[in-house]
Parts: sequence; C-alpha cells; structure tokens
Amino acid sequence: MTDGLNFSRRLRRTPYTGRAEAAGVRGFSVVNHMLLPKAYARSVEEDYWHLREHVQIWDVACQRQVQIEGPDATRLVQWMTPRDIGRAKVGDCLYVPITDESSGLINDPVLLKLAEDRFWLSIADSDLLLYAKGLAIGRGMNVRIEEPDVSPLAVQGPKAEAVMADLFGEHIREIGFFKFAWVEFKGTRQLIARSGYSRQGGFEIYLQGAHFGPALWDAIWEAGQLYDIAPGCPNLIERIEGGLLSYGNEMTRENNPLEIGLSKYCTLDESIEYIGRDALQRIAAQGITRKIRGVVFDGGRCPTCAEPWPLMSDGRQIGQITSAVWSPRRDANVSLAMVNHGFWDHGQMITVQVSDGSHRNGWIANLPM
Ligand code: THG
Repeated sequence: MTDGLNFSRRLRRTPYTGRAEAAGVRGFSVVNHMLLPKAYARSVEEDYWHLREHVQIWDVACQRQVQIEGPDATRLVQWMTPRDIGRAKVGDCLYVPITDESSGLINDPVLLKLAEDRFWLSIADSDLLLYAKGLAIGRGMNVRIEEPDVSPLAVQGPKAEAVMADLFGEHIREIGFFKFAWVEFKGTRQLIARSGYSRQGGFEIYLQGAHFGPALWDAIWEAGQLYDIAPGCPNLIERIEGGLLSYGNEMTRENNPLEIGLSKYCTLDESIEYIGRDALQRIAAQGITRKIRGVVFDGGRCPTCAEPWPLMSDGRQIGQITSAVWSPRRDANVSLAMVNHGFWDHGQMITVQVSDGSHRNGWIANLPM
C-alpha cells in the first residue's frame, strides 16, 4: 500500500540525522517539515524501560525556534498567548498555549526569554512563524521574526544530570526545572535548559550552529558511555502515561486550552490582552463540555492509533481516543482521549472501538497515569 516515507529537500534533515542513521534509526516522523527519529534497534517497550532507568540522546531538532526580537517583542508574544508573561525573567522557560480569535489552539510551544526584547518559541507541529509574521505585519509592530540556526538535542532520563555534569561541569546541576543557563562547547556559548518531552528528567541543548551538530552528539555519546546511554526519541508509552500532549494529535484548532488541561496557564481576567480572550472568557463562564483524560483498556496489544477511535457508553459516542499504546508496566493499553461532560470521572467504564474492528472494555483515568 505504501512505499515508506519518500525523502526530499522539503523534509529537512537535522544536524544530527547522520548520527541517528549511524546509530541505526529505523524510521522517522515529520514535524515542522523536519525529520524526527521514531525508533532505533530496540522496541518501544525496551526503549521505555531504558528511558526510565538510564539516559538517552534524542534528535529533537524538529522543535524549531521562532525568534521574535525588537522593541515590540514582548507585546507581540503576550498578544499570542493567554499565559501572563509579564513576570517572566531572562532565563525562564514557559509552556504557553497559542490561541486564535476563537481560542482555538494554534500551537503549544515552550517560550524562552533570552533578553527583555528577544524570545524563542520552541514550537510543536504547526507553522507558527507564518502566523506571527502575519500578526506583526498586520499590526505594524516593530519586530524581526525568523527561524534561527538552532537545533535542540535532548538528553533525557534519570542519569541525564550525571552525563551533563561530567561533560559541561557541576554548575549544570544548579539549573532549575524550566530554567536555562549557558555552557561552553568548542569555544562557543550554548544554551542548556532543564526540560524535555519526558517525565524522567533531563536537559535540552539548543545548539546554535548546525555544523557543530555531529560533534555535540559525539561528545554526549562519549560522556554517556559510563551511564549506559542509548539513542532514543520521544517515547509513546512514557508520554501517554505522563500526560504529555502532542499538537495535531490531542489538540488542534478545534480545541481550547481549558479542555486540554491548560487552564493553569490561562489568565481569564482583564489584566492582560491577548487574541481570543473574549472567546476564552465565554467558554470559562459557560463551563467546558469535554476534557482531556486518560483511558486504560484491555484486549491485548492495540494497533497504532492513526485516526481517532470512538469512545462509547451505552451505545452512544461520548468521546474519542487520539493516542494509544500498549504499556508493559500496566499490562494494559494506555491512551489519551477527549471525553464529554458526564463521562470524565476517574473510574468511569467505557468501551473503545479500535480500528481493527474490536471493541475493548476500559475505564477513564486521571492524568498522569
Ligand atoms: N521541548 C522543547 N520544545 C518543544 C517541546 C519540548 N516544542 C514542542 C512540544 N515539546 C511542546 N509541548 C510540550 C508539552 C509539555 C511540556 C513541554 C512542551 C512540559 N510542560 C511542563 C509540565 O507539564 O510539567 C510545564 C512547565 C511549565 O510550568 O511551564 O514539559 O519538549 N524545547
């Protein structure tokens, strides 16, 4: 039916793709028009156990940066998100929902405040740079917006701190969660943040200068030898259990930040102005009608969830599953779902209509699972 993913210049390689290939990468996804390794020699389950016990190096250069700088940079970034960025300090990372005029989600990036007038939005899979440029041009804002030569490389897992301290020095241990600092690499200053798309702890190096990519990979690989380092990638089992959401899967422009569990990042009063504020206030006043939840279901290993699976109760559809995978730790399938009001309580029994035609029994679970 298919002949694999067909490569071309449009599907951009990263500074680390060559190293990923040498390490035996078995497949890619595409995020922000760039390759994201999906699997290496080991199975997703073996990778899951390894990630929870050791340390992995991930090519996440597809987390592209939208750089916004200039006198109106703060004003533009604040206009794009319901999260109050007014008290953010240089050195802070903030998870920020980006919403349109209906409070539909445009993206869910990590914001880095590099200077009072310079930010990076480390984006999920949508063309946020074009949207930001449109807003700035339309409003005549004094900003420059571009995609800089920055390629994040993640080091994740409980032993990540030891690897990074050996390589860059003990001071990296002082970096707080969702803060960044600087390390020296080959005579350059590189940004390192305590963050990453797992719940196992770790760091992300936002490498500036693609030509340093292979050398950075090699340095981390070498420092990781004492700690059983392995090549890896965002792990589906770990991410679902941890309740880490994926733009395009768990959320699209059809969803608002309240129903996907980001209300703690939304200011609902009039203290800040942002696109979609009226809509978000209206949604909050009326109350959300559906909510992101975990679902655990039986019936053995489920297939890949490549399209939403209906969630049923008494013959009626009451939601849909958007990501699902077999969890060896729970001996059941774990998944993320959008669930209607009245059915989202922890323990609620449901059935899942899986794409292979089977109907599975399951229950609603709090996140993280
Ligand atoms: N790292 C970087 N960029 C990214 C991601 C990343 N861009 C795309 C994608 N991932 C964005 N999605 C998320 C989702 C959750 C988190 C980070 C990025 C996350 N959130 C903290 C939490 O849930 O505990 C919240 C931190 C806060 O308080 O602000 O880790 O992984 N560079």
